[in-house]
Amino acid sequence: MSRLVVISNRIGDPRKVAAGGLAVALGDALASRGGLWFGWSGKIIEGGATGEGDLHQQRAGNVDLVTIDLSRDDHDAYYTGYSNQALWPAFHYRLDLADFGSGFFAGYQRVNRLFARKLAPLLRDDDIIWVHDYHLIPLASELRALGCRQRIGFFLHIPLPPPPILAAIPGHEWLMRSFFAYDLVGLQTNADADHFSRFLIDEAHAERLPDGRFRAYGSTMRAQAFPIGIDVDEFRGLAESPESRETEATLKAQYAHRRLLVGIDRLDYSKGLPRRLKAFRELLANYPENRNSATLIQIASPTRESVDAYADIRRELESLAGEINGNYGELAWMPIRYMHRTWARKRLPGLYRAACVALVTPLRDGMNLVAKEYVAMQDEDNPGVLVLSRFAGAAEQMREALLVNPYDIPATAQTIQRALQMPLAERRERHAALLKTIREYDVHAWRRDFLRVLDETVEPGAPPAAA
Ligand code: GDG
Repeated sequence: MSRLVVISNRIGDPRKVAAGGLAVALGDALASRGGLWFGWSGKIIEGGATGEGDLHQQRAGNVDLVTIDLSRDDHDAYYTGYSNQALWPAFHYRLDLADFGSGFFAGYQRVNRLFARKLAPLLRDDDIIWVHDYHLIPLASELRALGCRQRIGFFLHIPLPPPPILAAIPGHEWLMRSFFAYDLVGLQTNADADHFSRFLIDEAHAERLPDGRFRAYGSTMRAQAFPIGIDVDEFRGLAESPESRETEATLKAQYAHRRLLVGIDRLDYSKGLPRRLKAFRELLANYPENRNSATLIQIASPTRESVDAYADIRRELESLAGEINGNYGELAWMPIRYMHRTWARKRLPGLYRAACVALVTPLRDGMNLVAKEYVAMQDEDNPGVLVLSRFAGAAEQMREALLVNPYDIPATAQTIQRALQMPLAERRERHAALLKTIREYDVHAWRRDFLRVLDETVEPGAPPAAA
């Protein structure tokens, strides 16, 4: 079997219980067939030369982990700048927050070229290469320019917006053209795949071939949805850890006579946290039986704190939590327990199990693995209820959740009330259907399907996609 080479901005150690959705999914993919994982080391070299960086190599089981340092200028332009201040907001439909600052774009190109230059000598002819996420869209075209002919696939973890939003990104023609250096482009949902194909046909004048591939710029490329999932049994296994059991027992004892709701997110403006707190405030105002009872534990783990928009959302959230607790709190009860820190992953299952409702209400999300983790962790005989934004990619699959429009705060409050009051039979029925879906579309199916289609896409002996 060909070796798998994964490239992502940050890499994880497959031997460790990782913190984030992406790291969990990729560690699993690599550990199962062996290979190489390449990415940024996380180290920034102050005053370092741009377009340069030292490599670090180590072996973890059957996986080579190779990382590269970045100079301060490269990091700020490529990562903080173009990736997180331009592409992240634009792809999450937030052009108002996008900053296409001077130098960002050049830094993004420079670091992608650097990654390609350092990676190319480590590649074998029959490797299968899998590039991840918006930081690295032009990586394949840089590798092709260096003569790499391997099969290369790309997976976008974040949403792909409709053509008019994409067309507002300066340099979008170049960005879209660079997708054609891949053999396969994977997206989270059918809606994303539809946006992508409309863009390719209308803006790049691509031709749709009878077998579903697109042809443009002298290359062909396949694009389709591969919804990412979780490893249901691995996550359920974590519930047996002493940390998880202790968390569950403590919370169940503390909230024996109250109702616990949970939200777990990175503190990102795409996750809709202020609107979620406002909906919770509306719940307390409109349905007073929830006062002195309903409690929302909201974990908002720190992320990208050097970007202004993230500092703003943090201030807004802290002020709202303070206001709601000030107005509704009692000596023995605080409606919101807000924590701005990263919890140990081993404790999360206990928290999911203790909560009778999960609030997963992003304004836009590629998929959202928290929705799937919550369902995985419920007691099948007495499951909790998932309140899910219709704008999370997960909503395309998880139709039996209570779907909400997070912009409609009164309707969201009403749906939370419905979740809190849902009879056991309905909870069981919805949960059974959701569990079946997340088992069917788990992380193993995601990886298998993507790599199978990448294998099938390139006929043996066919010329590779051109840059
Ligand atoms: C991107 C896309 C897509 C959260 N807080 C803590 C913690 N987490 C874990 C959760 C979950 C993961 O992080 C978050 O995954 P999401 O899918 O919700 O969101 P993003 O980080 O934005 O991921 C997203 C994903 O990529 C995969 O393709 O679904 O749409 O935006 O696993 O449990 N983990 C720990 N402590 C925390 O405080 N340990």
